[in-house]
Amino acid sequence: MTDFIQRARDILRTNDRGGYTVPTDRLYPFQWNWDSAFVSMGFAHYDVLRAYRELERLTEGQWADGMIPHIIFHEPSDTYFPGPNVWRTNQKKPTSGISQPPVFGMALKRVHDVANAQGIPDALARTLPLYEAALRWHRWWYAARDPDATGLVALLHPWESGSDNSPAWDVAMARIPTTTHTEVVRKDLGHVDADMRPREEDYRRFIHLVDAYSACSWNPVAQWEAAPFKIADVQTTAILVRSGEAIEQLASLLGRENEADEIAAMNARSRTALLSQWRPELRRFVSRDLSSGQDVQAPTQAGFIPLLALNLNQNMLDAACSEMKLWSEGLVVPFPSAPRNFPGFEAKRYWRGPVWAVINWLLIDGLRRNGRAEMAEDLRKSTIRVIETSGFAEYFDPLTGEGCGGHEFSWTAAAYMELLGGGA
Ligand code: 2M8
Repeated sequence: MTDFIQRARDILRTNDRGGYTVPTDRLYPFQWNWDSAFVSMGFAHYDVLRAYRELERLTEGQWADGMIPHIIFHEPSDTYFPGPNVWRTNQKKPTSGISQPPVFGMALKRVHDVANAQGIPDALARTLPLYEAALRWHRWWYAARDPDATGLVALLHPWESGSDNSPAWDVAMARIPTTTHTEVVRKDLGHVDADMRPREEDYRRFIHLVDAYSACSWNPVAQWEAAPFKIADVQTTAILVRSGEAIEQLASLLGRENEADEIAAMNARSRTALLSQWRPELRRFVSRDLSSGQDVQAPTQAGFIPLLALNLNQNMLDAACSEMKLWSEGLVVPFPSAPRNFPGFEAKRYWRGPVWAVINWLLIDGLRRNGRAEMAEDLRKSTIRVIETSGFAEYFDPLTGEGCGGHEFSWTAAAYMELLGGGA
């Protein structure tokens, strides 16, 4: 084992809080949804039972309606804002009230396959309740976040995207008042430089939205009606389909043929909807702002995430790959969350330009699916290199390769093991 693999494992051990892994100490002291899904795939490289446990602990927070929330507050901590007293979700297990990208199904299939290959005796039995949780969650996405059955699921809060302060949300966020009922007492600035974090007005709007949905008692129908922010998102939908394909396969393995058909139909509807979001002139996919009916024009990594879920035709694939290469030119490390020639680009500010190892992981998966092994390989190597040079940072400055945000970060450790293992 190399030193770097040892360090990656040490990070996951240090961030273990008893069967679940915090993204990093203090800055994020709870269980985060998509972080844990990536982390479980990291564990699958050396401890498949612990990988199952990560997913099981996440489902402890699942709501009766099927939602798996974006944060599970297993234990109290005062180093993070907003905590459970701001969310006021009234769940037996305290959780936030919104969701996060559904990487869970993709992770579960991986963990199951590894357990199966290792001859773990009760693999199918251990997979079954997690599969059922995943299916209920996918149904929730379509019921609560796509009630008009368009095939694209919508986000009601930027935090639901995982790409919190992405330029993709700028136009929609400008409409959200900065007034809040809840006092905004940020804790993140005690851990990380302010110029790496979302701005003050972003936070005020994030909390304005939390207040608005809390006033709906977190009822999805009431929230959909009242939502001041509603974006049908191509990144979330593509991840949903990628995971949907994984749970469709699990349904077949489990002999749940009717459910396999149901999942296949959801996936097919979303694939068609994603294809309709391709914009040839931009050479990428775009999300749709449901409040204005307009395309989200701002260039972000989300425009290429649909490669995960679609087999693109030659013209589209050539165009998307050329655009990706253009965005990557001259960078110490791709892939940027926004291109450097975009006026809103900021090399160190969170989701406004920096490189995220887990996004690269998804892009590599999508490039491979579409037969672009060479491009995938370049991205894999440069992601490994930046981690080995700059450490297991939360994210990286694409212009310098510097590690930014929190350190000893769980999902970067998981991505390292995954990418080194050659898999994606
Ligand atoms: C960041 O988001 C949280 C809110 O969910 C925050 O800034 O407080 C994002 O990078 C998100 O994608 C990630 O899951 C989370 C924990 O790593 O941090």
